[in-house]
Parts: sequence; structure tokens; C-alpha cells
Amino acid sequence: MVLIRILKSWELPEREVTSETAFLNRRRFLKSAIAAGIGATVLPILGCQNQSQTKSELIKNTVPLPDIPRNPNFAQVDRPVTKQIFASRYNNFYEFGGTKSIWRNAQSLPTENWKVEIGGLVKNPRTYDIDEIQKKFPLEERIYRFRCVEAWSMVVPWIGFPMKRLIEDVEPTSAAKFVRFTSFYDPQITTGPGFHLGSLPWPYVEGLRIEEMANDQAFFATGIYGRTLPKQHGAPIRMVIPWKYGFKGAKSIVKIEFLDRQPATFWNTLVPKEYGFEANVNPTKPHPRWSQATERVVGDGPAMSWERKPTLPYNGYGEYVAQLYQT
Ligand SMILES: Nc1nc2c(c(=O)[nH]1)N[C@H]1C(S)=C(S)[C@@H](COP(=O)(O)O)O[C@H]1N2
Ligand SMILES: [Mo]
Repeated sequence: MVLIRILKSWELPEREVTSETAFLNRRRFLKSAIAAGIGATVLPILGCQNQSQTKSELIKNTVPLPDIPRNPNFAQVDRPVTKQIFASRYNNFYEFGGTKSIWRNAQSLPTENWKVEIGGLVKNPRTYDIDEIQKKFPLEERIYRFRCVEAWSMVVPWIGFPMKRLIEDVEPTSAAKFVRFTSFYDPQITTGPGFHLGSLPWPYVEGLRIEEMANDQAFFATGIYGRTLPKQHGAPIRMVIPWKYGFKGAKSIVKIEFLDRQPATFWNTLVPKEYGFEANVNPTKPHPRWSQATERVVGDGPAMSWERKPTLPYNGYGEYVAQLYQT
């Protein structure tokens, strides 16, 4: 009986259980098959469907960011902006559970007095308050495509500032070649109820080459849809790297370190064959378990429409970033 229920959870539609989750569940199952407590792991996955919510619930804990100029270079893409009612309830944030429906759990993220520590190989190491960051770096809005390794895509109006502004501020030394970004982690708070991912390599960590971070496309978002970031999107500050798969965009950043070597990262440590360090969107390079040639647009309607569109190299940003990868 227990077994059948576990298998059923793996067969839920992809929009409820992510492919990353399917992997984790399989791994957990193999490691600790039918261990006591596995029911508790599975139940929240089954229980999170058919939630209905209003936009005001989804933007709880946010404030408006009025008069932010839209960068004219990123004013539109070839498809409409995804409605917030879809984007803000369809998230990945494993610290708060393993489904796409973690937005409610994520409200327990404590964002008061948020600080971001910047160190490593820089001339000006320092710790910022989030308010200082908002004041110091001029904010702009950018409409970006957003493509996850799981082959869904959205179009999102982010508010934030290019990462290169932070590089200018802290002045990396010539020895700095890579950058490590670390997400908030507190096992007392961030483990989704009933979904104990204790054996995973927390905290969530991502990395870039310093040239990638210096590219004008690489962005820190502190807002979305005209307001500060809802917690489920990685409040109060997260990475947005539009030419890479979504998992490269670590949320709720607390630490940024400039390094002389490539850092280990969360998904790459866990499943190196499936989630590379570089992770550029590439329709010709399939994931070991599925094609990346097309993507499903997170769409309109009472249920999501799942229209398939061709995936573009570098997610459509090749003219800005392809030169980073010429050998
Ligand atoms: N800290 C942290 N950052 C994270 C994740 C996560 O689980 N934890 N998931 C990643 C993945 S797989 C994706 S697709 C995006 C999803 O961002 P969104 O929920 O704002 O759409 O966040 C990325 N950043
Ligand atoms: Mo993802």
C-alpha cells in the first residue's frame, strides 16, 4: 500500500511535481525504502493540488516599487508577459518543499534586517543591508524570458540591477575568477513541513565565472511585477541569469564570494550528469532524461495551457552572451 502511494506521487503531472523532485524522491526511495516516515514525505506532495488563490495572497509581504524605469533594451520579448497569478504560485524553492506549490510555505522565510555579505578576493569586502542595496544601485525593470531545465518557460518583469554594478563597487582582485552565491538556510525554518531533505548539500549554492557575472544580462532582482519580491520568488534579493536554466538563479542570497576556483554548486553536486555548472539554455543538448528542443509555456486559462514552443540557444540572448563561450 505504501509502495503504491509512493509510486503514484511520482506519476503526478509535471506541473505539480518537478522533474528535480522526481529524482529526489527516487533517490530517497532507493536509499531509505519504506523507512518509517516516508508517508509523511509523500503526503504534502499529494495534498498541494487544486489550490485556488487570489493575487493579493500571492503578493503578501511585498510593497509597490513605483516609478522604476523599464530598460528599453529589455522592454518586450516575442510573447506576452506571464500573468503573475501563474508565475507567483508555480515556484521552485526546495528549502520549503519539493513541489511547485511552495508559495504558502515560503511565507515563513524571515526577511527582516536582511544582510548580504560580500567577500573573498575583493578590495572592498563589506556587508550590505538590503535597504542600502536598494538605494545604492539604481533599479530598473527588465522583461526577461525565464527557462527552467525542466522545459517550462515564462516571461517575467523583474526589477533590480545588473550584477556588474556590484562588481564595480567591491572591486575584485585579479586573482578572482569565479563567484559563489549562497542562499539563506536555517534548518529550523526552511525545511518544508513533512518534506525533510536533510541529506541534501545545503545551503543552496550557485556559481558563475566572473566574466559571466560581469555580462550586462546578469541581474540581481529585488522585485517583480512592480513590487518587491514575494518570498516564494526569493525575497529580498535573488539571481536572474536569463541565458541559463532556472536553477542557476539562487534565491534569497545572503553571501557572495569571489574565488580563484570553480565552486561546488547544489544541483551539480547532487546530480552532476544532469545539472552542469555552465547550464546554458541549449536546444541541441538534451537533458539525459528528456529533450530540451522545445519548452512548455506557463500560460493562460483556468488550467495552464501547455503550448510547446521551440527553445532558443542561450534562451534568445546569444547576441549578448555567445562571445563568452567562444574557445
Ligand atoms: N535557494 C534556492 N534557489 C533556487 C531554487 C531552490 O530550490 N532554492 N530553485 C531554482 C530553480 S530549479 C528554479 S527553476 C528557480 C525558480 O524561480 P521562481 O520560483 O521564482 O520561478 O529558482 C532557482 N533558485
Ligand atoms: Mo528549475
